[in-house]
Amino acid sequence: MTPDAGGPDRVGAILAEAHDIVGRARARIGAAGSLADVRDLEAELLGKRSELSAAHRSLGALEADERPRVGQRLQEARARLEELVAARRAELESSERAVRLRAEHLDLTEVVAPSTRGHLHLVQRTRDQLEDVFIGMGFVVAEGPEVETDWYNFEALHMPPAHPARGMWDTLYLSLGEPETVLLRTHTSPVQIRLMQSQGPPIYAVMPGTCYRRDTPDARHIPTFHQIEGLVVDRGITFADLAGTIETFTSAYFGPEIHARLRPAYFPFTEPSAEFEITCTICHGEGCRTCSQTGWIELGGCGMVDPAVLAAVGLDDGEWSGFAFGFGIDRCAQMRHEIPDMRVLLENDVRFLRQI
Ligand code: 2NL
Repeated sequence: MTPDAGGPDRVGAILAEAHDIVGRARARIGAAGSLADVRDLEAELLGKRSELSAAHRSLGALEADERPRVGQRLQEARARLEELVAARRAELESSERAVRLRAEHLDLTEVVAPSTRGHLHLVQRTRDQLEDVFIGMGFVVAEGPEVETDWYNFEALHMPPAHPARGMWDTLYLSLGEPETVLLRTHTSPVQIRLMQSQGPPIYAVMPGTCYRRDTPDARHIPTFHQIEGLVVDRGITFADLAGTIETFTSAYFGPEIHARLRPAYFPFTEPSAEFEITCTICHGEGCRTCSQTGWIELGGCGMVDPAVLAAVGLDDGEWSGFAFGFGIDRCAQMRHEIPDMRVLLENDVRFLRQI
């Protein structure tokens, strides 16, 4: 018998070492922090080069009758290690899964703001509502160019070149043709001239649209603004028809408690002319800061079409008479929605636009 062959000492040593291996491995497996660590440990503890495999190989040195018992104990140690590895792996898998689930969490009960599709600008809505009121009263809607000639914007309206009344409008001229002959319309009146020329009476029409004046913007003036003008030309039209039309429109648009009144004024294209005012929508006529304590707010102007204007478009003022009026669409929106500063209508700040 060789010195290192078998014997109770040799058996005892292998069994003690197996016990030791399991003890040390248990601590290391328990400390494995990731699945990758577990995989590395598994190779180190159970692979071909592991201490356990070395112990197995040393079985050959034992007496034949000792081998099965020691072999079985080594087998048990291996099974134990496999169990520990499997248990740690399961533990880490479930905690790594929990981390992943938390990261990928999708709360299907969350209320997400619905996507918005936008809507018409307040000025466009106001224009549509004003058109509706006039259509309901039997008017048609007419449109025309924003770039006009001096003749349509001024001359046909009884304002020859150098007429002092031209100073009432701060006109923006275009560098086209002769100086100061092509311009951005300062009112929608040219559309009425075009309509009288192209169609002739009877006319019951409103002309809404964008107009331009060289104004410095402030709370009540914007250089790009919107106007709606009305024109009626027929036989036997009187100032009473004008006053009734204005009153009917005012209460239809602003409500039955809001009324209109006319005050004498001057426009080159109407005679007689009047400014029209409506009950202050802020204080309902009581008097407040907005209406300077008068209870009335100026909205626009009106009058009987001047015979010179009828003559400019070739209409016989013995047969035809008419009235016209004009007011700001932006001003209407400002009144109805109590907007303190008109400049917000041009700024396109969505915090303002969304409110409407
Ligand atoms: C105002 C005043 C007004 C008219 C516009 C008109 C048009 C023709 C003939 C006669 Cl073709 N008149 N339009 C008449 C009076 C006043 O507007 O303050 N607008 C904001």
